[in-house]
Amino acid sequence: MEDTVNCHANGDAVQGTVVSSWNEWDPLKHVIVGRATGSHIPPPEPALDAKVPEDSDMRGMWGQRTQDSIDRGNELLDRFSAQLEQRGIKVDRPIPIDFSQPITTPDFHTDAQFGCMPPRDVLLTVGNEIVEATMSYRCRWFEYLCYRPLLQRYWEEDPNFRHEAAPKPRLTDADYRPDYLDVRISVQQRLEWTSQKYFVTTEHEPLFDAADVLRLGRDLVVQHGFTTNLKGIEWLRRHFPDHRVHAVNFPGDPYPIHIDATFTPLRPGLLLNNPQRRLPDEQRQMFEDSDWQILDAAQPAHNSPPPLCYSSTWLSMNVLVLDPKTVCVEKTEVYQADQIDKLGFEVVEVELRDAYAFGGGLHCSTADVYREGHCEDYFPHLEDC
Ligand code: DAV
Repeated sequence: MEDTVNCHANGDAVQGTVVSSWNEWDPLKHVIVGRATGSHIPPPEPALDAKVPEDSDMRGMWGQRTQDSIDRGNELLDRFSAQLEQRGIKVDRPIPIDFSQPITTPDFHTDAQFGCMPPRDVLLTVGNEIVEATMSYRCRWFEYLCYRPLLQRYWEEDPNFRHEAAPKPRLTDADYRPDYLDVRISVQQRLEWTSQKYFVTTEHEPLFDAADVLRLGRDLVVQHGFTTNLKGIEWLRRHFPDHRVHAVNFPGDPYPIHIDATFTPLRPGLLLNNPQRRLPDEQRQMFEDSDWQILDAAQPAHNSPPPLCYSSTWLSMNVLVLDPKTVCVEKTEVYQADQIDKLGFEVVEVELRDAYAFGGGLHCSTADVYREGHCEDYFPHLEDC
């Protein structure tokens, strides 16, 4: 325990469910894998529209996705789950709610919801705690309900598990910048805005999606962008007082949502960075000072995302690390696989591209329940929090 920092309780492997995961790379033993069942293309709303490129095939359409595409997505997610189970990893699956139900709160209305393919967006596991993120899209306001049966069971089975929910946001129009509603914004304009940190979400109230957070032991690195605002990052800072919480942003990204196709840790000391979305120099300091290497990720194997997909081709780097020597890479992402192989990892190929449209890649479609290991300080030169 000498090199272990006491950030809350450290989980030790015992029988039954134990919730504990401090980082993105320690040996994975228990995970949630999402489902495509009932997934919708949600109706237009401010934050979502800001993410859909001008020329996207999704502009102007919404409703349940085709049953064929859902069946195919589920087939791949089921196979991915089986692959993990064959490696001795316990896999749980969410219980989808009916995403065709409209949502009406005192503050907003939307005619349908999204889905539960990407648990990473909603659930943030830090040590023995899982926090349900505020989320920042109206269509995703109730998505946590798909995971409640699992979280309730963990709570029954693990006496140390802390089940937390961040304050539900109001998501009134005050949360979104009307400038982003103009469908004719050029990519150049977007790049200017995002480099000035002028994002679609305002600072009206704390907002964050869990997939904007990278867990590096005692340090949490959080992307400030479309789905997470500074107040959301401040909420995380106050909520995890034993952690150091760092806000980062990636100026080359015209649609900055979720950090996991941009900045990908593979093991302590090694990160991949999307070469089109480089971490600004002043934000690289903490990594350089602790001798972390930041490498440009390999190019994606595809020139465009699959049909009706919100994410960019950079899901190539949305990998799932199984342990510090083993990384799951999507099967068709041959350049990314090759780079990771040459870095000395065992590459596990997983076929998932036909499920990308439901909410992302291998990292997005999973959420940690248990990884071995403890909370360590990988940036010991930084000041105490
Ligand atoms: O590059 O479109 C995708 C992240 C999905 N969780 C991108 C980010």
